[in-house]
Amino acid sequence: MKFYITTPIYYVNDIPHIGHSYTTIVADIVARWKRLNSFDVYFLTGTDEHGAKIAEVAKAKGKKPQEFCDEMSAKFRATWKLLNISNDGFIRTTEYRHFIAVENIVQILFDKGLIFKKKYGGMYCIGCEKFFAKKDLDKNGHCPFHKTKPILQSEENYFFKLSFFKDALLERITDVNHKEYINILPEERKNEIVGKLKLGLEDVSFSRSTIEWGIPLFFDKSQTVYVWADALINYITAVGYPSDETKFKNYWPADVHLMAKDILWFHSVVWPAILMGAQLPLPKTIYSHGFFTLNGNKMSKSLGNVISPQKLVENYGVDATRYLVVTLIPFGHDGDISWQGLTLKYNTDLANNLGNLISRTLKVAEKNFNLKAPQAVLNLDFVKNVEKKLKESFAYNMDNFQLHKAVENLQSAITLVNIQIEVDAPWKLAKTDKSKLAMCIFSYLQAIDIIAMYLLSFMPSLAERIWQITGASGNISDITKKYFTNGIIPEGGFSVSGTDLKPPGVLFPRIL
Ligand code: ME8
Repeated sequence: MKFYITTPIYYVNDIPHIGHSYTTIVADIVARWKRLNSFDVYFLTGTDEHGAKIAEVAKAKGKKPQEFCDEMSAKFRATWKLLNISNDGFIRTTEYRHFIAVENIVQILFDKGLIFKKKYGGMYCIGCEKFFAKKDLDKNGHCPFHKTKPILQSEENYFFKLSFFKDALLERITDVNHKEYINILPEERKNEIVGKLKLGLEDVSFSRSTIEWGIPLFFDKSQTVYVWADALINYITAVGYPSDETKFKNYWPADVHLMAKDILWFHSVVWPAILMGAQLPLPKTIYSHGFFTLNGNKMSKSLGNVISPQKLVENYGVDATRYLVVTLIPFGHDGDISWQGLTLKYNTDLANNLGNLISRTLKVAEKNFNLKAPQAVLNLDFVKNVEKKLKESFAYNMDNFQLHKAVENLQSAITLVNIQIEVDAPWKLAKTDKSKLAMCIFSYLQAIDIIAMYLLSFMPSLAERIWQITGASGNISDITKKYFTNGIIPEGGFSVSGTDLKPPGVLFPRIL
């Protein structure tokens, strides 16, 4: 089965911050999880490079727009590499293949009479790259997202007949039995979209006459395609539209478009309408998460109070950064984060619970079994209990993007093993009952291996390292795929008796 997941394509007017990292890490964790469950995954991210905002910043830096975009897009790529993001595709809207896709779609819509010319004036926020109705501005007449005053703009544009799709959209968003049902999540956000849709739908500008930095409108070269129309089409360009029919048929429609609530309207209304106009299948799920605030303040590039992924990695390392950012807010809800909160979570979950489990298990093995997996039978009841903690709801949580809850499942499995260690007191058994001690250590090792397999999507390098420390055999991804399919613990365990273990060192140094 295929699974196509996307992040938004990020504007290159500034460098990536923790907000972009959050969406991308969530998508990565889910993509890895699906691969481990044998899905044929296509995971897409990329950069959105046209429009007034980017042209302005490039100009201010004394650069040509394309040169500026090349530099900035490379920074996004480098950040995703740093965070061990396993994207299959990376799309840039300045690529030739994308021009072709946009031209194709615009041509189809134009031929169907869905694009028409109209004079238009309104309040335009460059930060959002969109016109605002007065009622949608805050009480000071400012953009609710950027807190800046939109500028009054008036020009002759080509418009897309969005209003034509109102009823069709409402049906597809609200009727779960519709064969083209679009599942908008979370429910509260969907209700907002439905409420707004019911109030009416206005046609939207599809081109700009004043912005040169964009894809020229092929039937009127004095205009460029509106940056949002251009941007949304990336999701089909990347999977082969229009030239690679096999790839396109294989992956489209997207299974999940992931983003924050700021751009949900574009994805759940404008995008499906464009697709319907072009008679293409609609995305299955559109999932929006909340916004991070930092110490109570909204965090965004334009407000200048951002946490950089590089700083997070410097403080916590790559794997812990991936883990921490997804645990800090319940997916779908807004939440406040702070360095203090991140460090507390790091110390509690990773240094204390997980780090401790591995270090004490290995210490006893080193002292008593010459750093080898002991010869013993498995305490199957105990290992099954650990499995149960994970199996019960982990998969459900992962499949439903409740990653913060999946992490709680993981932590409770780790805690269970730590509690068992307290009960068994291996340091006492070392003096009294060597064969029971062997069984305990052998069983802890297998439990740690199971935990590592569930951790693999969150902390890929760390899980591999744990796999080496416990001397588990085979490649962790291959074994995990097998284990997730058949649920069988191999007869001799994952870490076979007699294999060499590795000293773990300090996996998570405590941070003060
Ligand atoms: O909107 N909290 O790009 P963008 C959580 N190019 N997530 C955040 C965040 C925060 N404080 N700040 C940003 C665009 N994000 C368009 C998208 S898609 C066809 C075009 C994340 O660079 C979140 O995913 O402004 C949000 O939706 C996205 O970055 C906006 O990125």
